[in-house]
Amino acid sequence: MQQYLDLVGSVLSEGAYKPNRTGVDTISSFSQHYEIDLQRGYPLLTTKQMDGYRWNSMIHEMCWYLSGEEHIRDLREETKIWDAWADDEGQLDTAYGRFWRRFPIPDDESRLEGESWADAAPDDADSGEPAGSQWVTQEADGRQTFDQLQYVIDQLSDNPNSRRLVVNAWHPANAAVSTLPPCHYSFVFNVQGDRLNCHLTQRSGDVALGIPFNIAAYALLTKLVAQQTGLEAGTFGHTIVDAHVYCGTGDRGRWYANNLEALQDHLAEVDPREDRAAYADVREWLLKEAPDEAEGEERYDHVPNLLRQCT
Ligand code: UFP
Repeated sequence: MQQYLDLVGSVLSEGAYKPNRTGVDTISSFSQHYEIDLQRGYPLLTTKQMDGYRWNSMIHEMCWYLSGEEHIRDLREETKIWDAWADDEGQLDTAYGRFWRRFPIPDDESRLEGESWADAAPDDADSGEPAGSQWVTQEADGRQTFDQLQYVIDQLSDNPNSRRLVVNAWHPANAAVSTLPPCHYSFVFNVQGDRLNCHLTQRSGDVALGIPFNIAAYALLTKLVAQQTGLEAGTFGHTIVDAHVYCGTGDRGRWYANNLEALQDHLAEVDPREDRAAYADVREWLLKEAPDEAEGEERYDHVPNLLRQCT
C-alpha cells in the first residue's frame, strides 16, 4: 500500500528524535495525512504479517467497540491486546465502545441552571418525548448516556448531507487520569454522492505496530456503516498528529539521537517512488553503524524492519 510506505518514508526522513513517556525513544513527525480509496479494495498491508491472531484480534476489538462494553471480560477470551490496560475485574475506564455508544451526558449538578438534559431539549413534535431521547440510555447506576454511533447511522439515512456526523471518544476528565486515553479519538462521516467517506483524527500513532491495524479497523467500520445505510464505502482520510517510529532504548536510542541527521541524509538520496530497492542499502548502512540493542530489547528498534518493508 503506497500511502503507508510513503508515510514510513516521510516520518523517517522528516521526523525529529523524541523521547517520550514509554522510555523507548521515537523518530516523530507532526501532522501526517493521507487518503485511501476504499473502492480499490480493502487496505490490508501485505508488507507485514496481518493475518491469523492479529487479524482476529482486530475483528474482535471492533465487535467489542460496537458492543459499547466498558469491560473486557468477553474480549479477553478472544485476544489479549487490552489485558494490560484493564483492572482485575476486567474494567477499562477508556473503552472506546463506552464513548461511541454510551458517552456520558452531564448530570444535573454539572448543567447550567440545574436543568436535566431532558428538560433542556425541545420536545419532539411527533412523539412528545424530548428530542433526541431515542439515543439516550438510562444506565443502571442512574447516569444518562448518549449513543453517538447510532445517532450518526440514523442521520446518514435521514439527513445524509449533514456535516455534523461526528463520533468523539475524547472525554477530557477521563483522559486526564486514564492509563491510555484514546489514540484514535474522533471520526467524522461525510457523504459525497452515494459514497460514504470517513475521516479519522488520531492524536498519536505508532507507524510500525498500531497504524496498520488502525487503518484496517476504520476501513472495516466504514464498510459496515456503508452497508447499514445503503451507501458505498468511499474514501478513508487519516490525520495522525504525532506519527512516530519507535527506534530504541539505551545505546541504540542514543545512537539515533546523535545520528538521525546522517540517516536522513542517506534517505534523502532515495526517491521513494522510483527506487524502493535503495532502502535496502540504507538499511545495511544502519545495521552496520548502530550499536546492538541491549539483550531483550531487540523488538524496540522498528526502523530496520520498516526500511525492509519499503524495499
Ligand atoms: N497506539 C497506536 N494506535 C492505537 C493505540 C495506540 O498507534 O490504536 F491504541 C500507539 C501510539 C503510541 C502509544 O505509540 O500507542 C500510546 O502512547 P501515548 O498515549 O503516550 O501516545
